[in-house]
Amino acid sequence: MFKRVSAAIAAGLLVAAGLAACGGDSGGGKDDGKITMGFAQVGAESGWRTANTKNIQESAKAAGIELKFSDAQGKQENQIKAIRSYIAQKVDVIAFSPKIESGWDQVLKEAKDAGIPVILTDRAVDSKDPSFYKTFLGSDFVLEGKKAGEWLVTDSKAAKGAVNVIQLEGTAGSAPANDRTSGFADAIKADPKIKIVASQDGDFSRAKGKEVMEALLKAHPEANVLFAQNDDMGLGAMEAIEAAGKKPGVDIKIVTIDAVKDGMTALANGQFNYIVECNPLLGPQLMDLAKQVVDGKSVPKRVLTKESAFDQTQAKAALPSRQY
Ligand code: GYE
Repeated sequence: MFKRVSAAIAAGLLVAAGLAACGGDSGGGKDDGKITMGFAQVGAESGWRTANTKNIQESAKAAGIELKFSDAQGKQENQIKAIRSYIAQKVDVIAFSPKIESGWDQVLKEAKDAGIPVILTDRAVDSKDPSFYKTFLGSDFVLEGKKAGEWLVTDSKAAKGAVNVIQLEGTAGSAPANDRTSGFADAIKADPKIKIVASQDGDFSRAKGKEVMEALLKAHPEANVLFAQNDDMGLGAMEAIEAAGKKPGVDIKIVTIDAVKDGMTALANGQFNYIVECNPLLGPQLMDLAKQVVDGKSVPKRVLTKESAFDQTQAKAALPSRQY
């Protein structure tokens, strides 16, 4: 465990030594204690999440950070329990991907009172007190929803009839579901013939995506577009579309978010029509931020990840070198 006080003294000594005699021996004056990070993952609901978990574990190792990792299996109360146990274990820094936006103030206050810095990873919280966390590292979900909507607006230019969209939302109350819904709604306002005929929670999972799509297809035979807020729900829905005797990518156009390998394969095969990328490889940036925060350095309150988007031709080109 990294001792904050001795680290501060060591850092002071390092500065003093540096001033007295520039260029000491390698690593001289560095604290030799390890940084310990407690990470409370939300679950393993999607290909995105699996890639994210693996990347965080590998990046901690590469950065020489000792990682205590827990998987909350999709339950907020398990995440809160994990965070409390990290506080009790006096880790140096806590990072977590909050399942939903609300309900974190109490446990975040406990971490703050214990003097343990917190980094939000991937998803945001709705806390009014910004001192509860040092930074939020993750994607711009509103922009992702907007990109999906803008693609549909462009794609629908030639359409003669109504464009009837089924939307499969991510986990209710989560930052990506809230933000992608609003970004998409905003973008499709540009074309009045695009209408959302049904919008329902598919919990970011393949099984739920399939189940919900089966019901929605029956209720809305007029649907000709699916906006699934992640690849996994889109992949599940694809099975439901085929079972209903329709052709995914043709009878029902599919736009999703994430760009994990399975999604990209469906896109390259013509079953999906467009994917907006959401990068799960947050590990290296997270470890970097953790080191700075533990060192008492100030970091930007918001750190965005770089992302792009793919059509079918671009998916074919990108697939061979895709890491996740
Ligand atoms: O899009 C989805 C995952 O929070 C960005 O969560 C993440 C989302 C991602 O389950 O696949």
